[in-house]
Amino acid sequence: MKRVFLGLGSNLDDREANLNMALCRIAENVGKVIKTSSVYETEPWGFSAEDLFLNMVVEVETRLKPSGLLGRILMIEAKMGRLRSGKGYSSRIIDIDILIFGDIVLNTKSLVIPHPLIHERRFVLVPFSEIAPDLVHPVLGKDIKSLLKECKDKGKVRLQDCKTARPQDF
Ligand code: PH2
Ligand code: MG
Ligand code: MG
Repeated sequence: MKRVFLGLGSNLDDREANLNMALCRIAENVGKVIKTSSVYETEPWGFSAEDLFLNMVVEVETRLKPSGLLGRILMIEAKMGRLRSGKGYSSRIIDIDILIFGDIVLNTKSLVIPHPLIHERRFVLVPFSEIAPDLVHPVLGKDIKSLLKECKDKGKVRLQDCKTARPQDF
């Protein structure tokens, strides 16, 4: 069993429903949901779009290997109607990113673990430090709360009042 942290994001259609649907599919196809952060409304990072994101981070316990987990994630995104178009960032119904996978460090063409941009993104670090402030990043050797303190990103991240599913709902 490995503890995995996933970052969820949506900036199209009913964003809250999309996060909830993704959580249900993760519980069915990946493993037990241990913790869910609050939901935050965040400015698009790395590209411009009118539509603000909802982002959250979840902790899941899984027996899958990294490649198996990636397969399940891509299936969930595709089933939810995610369209992938060309290069660069674009708005999306749902995005599920593997942030940390136990203490695994992996660098392949299709998958880099830990996610290489965790420390540069407030939309990840704010929800992440809510559920795992003391977790040490296996490559950077610092805990999540320190990465947040040192983060230079100025993107707006605002706590959103919504009823996204809690671990006890699964
Ligand atoms: N995801 C991206 C690029 N930019 N910005 C925000 N606020 N939230 C995201 O989830 C996000 C992003 C690429 O996956
Ligand atoms: Mg992403
Ligand atoms: Mg992604």
